Amino acid sequence: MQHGVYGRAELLEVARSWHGVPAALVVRVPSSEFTGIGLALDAGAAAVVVPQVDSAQEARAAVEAASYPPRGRRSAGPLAPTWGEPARTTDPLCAVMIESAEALACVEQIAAVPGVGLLFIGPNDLSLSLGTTVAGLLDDRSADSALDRVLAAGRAAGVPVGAYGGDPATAARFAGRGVDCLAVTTDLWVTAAGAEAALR
Ligand code: 3PY
Ligand code: MG
Repeated sequence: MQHGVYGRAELLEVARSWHGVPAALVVRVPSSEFTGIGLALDAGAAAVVVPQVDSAQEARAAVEAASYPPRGRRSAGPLAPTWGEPARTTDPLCAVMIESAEALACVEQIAAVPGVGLLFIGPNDLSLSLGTTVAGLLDDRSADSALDRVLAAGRAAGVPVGAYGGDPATAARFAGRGVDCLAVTTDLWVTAAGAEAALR
């Protein structure tokens, strides 16, 4: 919902069609804004991925939006039970995206925020912010490698680290660096790969 064509109506459409599917619905919300996070969770998301979280304070705000009291301020109004999904009784996973030099500079504090369930690297924005490329991030094995810093922060806080791969080869390279959870591909990549195979 940050970059794609999905608005509220499309989210609800997808969420409804998720009924009975043996996979978790994960929503990249448009921003760390409170209402958007609640909306995705009301629709039955098991996890929200919150983009551009640049400070521990923003991470706390995201967790607060994703959690019912006492941890947070999420408002009760689940929609998923109206199409037969059981109401969730546990807090969802709140993933925060690490994708700027600013976030990297305080990633240890972000990782330590109670309720942060995953540090999710956005390599495109992170490399733009650091003045490098995705390949540059992946190739950097120096003592101050950005990737290793996020991985170490996650390990120290007991929080897994994920990354957006976008295509299987890039995802495999992140896996090779020790990333735990990957967005392996996209609908666009899969469609293009299918079209390419069909044309061949
Ligand atoms: C990034 O790489 O910045 C992303 O947000 C991936 O979608
Ligand atoms: Mg991004």
